[in-house]
Amino acid sequence: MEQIIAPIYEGILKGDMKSVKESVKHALGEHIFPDTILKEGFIAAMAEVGHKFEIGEYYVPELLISARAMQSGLEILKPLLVASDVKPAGKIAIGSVKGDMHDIGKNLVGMMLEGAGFDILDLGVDVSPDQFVECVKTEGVDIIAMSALLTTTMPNMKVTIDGIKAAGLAGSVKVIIGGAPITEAYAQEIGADGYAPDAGRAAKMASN
Ligand code: B1M
Repeated sequence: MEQIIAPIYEGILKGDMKSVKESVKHALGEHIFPDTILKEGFIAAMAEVGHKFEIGEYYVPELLISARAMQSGLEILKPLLVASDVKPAGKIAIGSVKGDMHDIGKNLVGMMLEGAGFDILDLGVDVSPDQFVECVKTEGVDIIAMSALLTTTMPNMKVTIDGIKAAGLAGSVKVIIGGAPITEAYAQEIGADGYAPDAGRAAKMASN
């Protein structure tokens, strides 16, 4: 089986969409279970991509093409995963905070979280504190993931956390934050449950 999964893993590391799609179809033809392909192919490869990014071996372009290759394989696998009722690792609502239109980092984090097996609800950019709070109430998310790239929009993370607390939802959802101006100290100051400096570590943190 390892020999059948290996080209999927390698294809994601190389960011080779064509090879990933072909090798996923081949693995399914060989009766490999979709959740095995997900865990041993996609999630393992994206974890390695995140590691390479952390140690400076991969940069943003590599992260993007690997994530895109993973997504292309995921498109083939998704209907089968739903059919085989594989439970996602949890549900995460992600968005760039109110006033913030930057979405490249947020999208990368979303892709890495998806690669780590989470069900992702992408709320987009310019997401108001009320939208996040409403989403906790109606979508049953386990984690709220907020991204901010501007020092002027960072305070909206605190407004959102305060809104979650005011709505009595603090115990039912975790909040993780990140973005270029965000620090661990800031996360602690505003009462976030976690901070990650990059997409790979965001996926690792959410999984722990
Ligand atoms: Co703007 N911009 N921008 N911008 N922009 C910055 C952020 C800036 C630092 C540039 C500068 O002046 N040197 C500066 C902010 C200064 C500050 O606040 N201190 C700035 C500014 C001022 C602005 C405007 C105000 C400019 C203007 O109009 N006068 C304006 C604001 C628009 C708005 O949001 N309201 C603006 C607009 C834009 C563009 C639209 C042109 C474009 C965004 C395109 C898009 O996103 N679709 C843009 C870009 C591209 C940048 C820079 C150049 C690059 C950002 C980026 O995509 N980086 C940026 C300068 C810079 O950062 N060097 C800049 C790559 C990306 C992969 O990294 O987003 O940091 P990043 O994400 C990382 C980590 O931070 C982390 O993981 C990601 C991957 O490892 N991460 C998380 C991110 N979110 C996370 C969430 C997590 C965990 C980790 O948990 C949930």
